[in-house]
Amino acid sequence: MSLTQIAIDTLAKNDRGGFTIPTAGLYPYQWNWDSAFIALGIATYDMDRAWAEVTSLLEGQWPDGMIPSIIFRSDDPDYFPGPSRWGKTPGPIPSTGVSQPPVLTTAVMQLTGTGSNRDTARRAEVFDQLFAYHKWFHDNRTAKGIVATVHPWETGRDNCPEWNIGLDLMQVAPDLAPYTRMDNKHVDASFRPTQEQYDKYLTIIQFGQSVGWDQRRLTEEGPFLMADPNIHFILLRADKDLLAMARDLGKSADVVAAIEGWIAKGEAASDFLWSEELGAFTARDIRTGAFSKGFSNCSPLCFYADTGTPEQRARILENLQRIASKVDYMLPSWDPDADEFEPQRYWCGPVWPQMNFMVAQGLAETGEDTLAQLIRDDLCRAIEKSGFWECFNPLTGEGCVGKNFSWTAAVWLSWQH
Ligand code: 2M8
Repeated sequence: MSLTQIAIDTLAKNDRGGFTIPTAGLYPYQWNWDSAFIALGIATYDMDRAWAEVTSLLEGQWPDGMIPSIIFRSDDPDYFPGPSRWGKTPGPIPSTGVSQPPVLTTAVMQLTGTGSNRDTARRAEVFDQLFAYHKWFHDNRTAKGIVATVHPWETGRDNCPEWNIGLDLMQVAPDLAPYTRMDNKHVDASFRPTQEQYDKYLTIIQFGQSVGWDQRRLTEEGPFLMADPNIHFILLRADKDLLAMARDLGKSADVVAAIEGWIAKGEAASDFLWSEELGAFTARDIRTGAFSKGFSNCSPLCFYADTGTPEQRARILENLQRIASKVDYMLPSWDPDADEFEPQRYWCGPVWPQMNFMVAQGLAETGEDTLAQLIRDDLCRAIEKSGFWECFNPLTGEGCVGKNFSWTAAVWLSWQH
């Protein structure tokens, strides 16, 4: 059977009726940014079903505009922390109390096409909800002028060493309620975050519950507050796409001006993430100003967001060339020359399909075709060698963590089409 057919079958097996789970067992719910990539993959063969992926995700939007990282349509004993641990949240469907990188708007732009064939009806159907989602980030998740994050899970890059400087400042809650992890029951524990990291992840959840999931308080008073290049660049790109959508739909001057203001804020904030020492955009602890210590696979998303100076971009390209000479498969999630690089441990090294997708897209859009092609080809080689895994060892191309993974299948389809 062809890999393309296996990819379609993988997405069909992970379909739970209008929404798609990342993989059975390990992740049995709908995840926010997974669904955006999944929609793009499904759109290569079934546009109506792809659109349902978008609208089902939007069904979970909170009254304040947030779209949570996970929508819990059931209480599945396979996953922890599920709905009971997150507690009562204000959305229409039980959910987590944090968001994820807002790639949805850019996915909607891509799904609805370009030129005279573009689907303005579908854009109009979701515009207000997308606008409210972006507004939520700018109003409720901004600190010191830059979009922030309150939880490593919100960044989508759970145990990336980027977060250690913020986690090191935190104490595990002395009254942390006991719990049993489920992730390690599904997959090799050496691929997953450590117990101390999990205790801190749960401590942040306990804090969120204690303030009734008041998102401003979570940002201002919570135990963890960092700026993340992944969320920053994805939101900046999405704001630019939202502006194009607003203009296309003839939205009011107020709406257009609000989005223009968010873009100006984002452009100005990119410098906050720039580490001259590393020649990279990296995460920073907002309260102490400390930079993280390595080049990650979201450092090059400046191309995707079309931001950064020519000098900054040149140094990012130099770093990419250096890293390409160290690994067999681009793009590792953490710098192979940095401390804490672990080629199999989740966000400490493995290659992530959706990241390669966005990085390659940004590089191609800004004329860096050779690197873009390398980043696409390397992921395709890893898939050809190992199958549709959640992520891949950058030294060997072996699959890591979850099998039969939706976003891997979706990225393959998006590129093969
Ligand atoms: C991973 O995150 C979840 C928590 O949200 C987990 O480890 O339990 C991350 O890779 C995240 O980016 C992804 O959306 C999620 C589902 O694929 O898994």
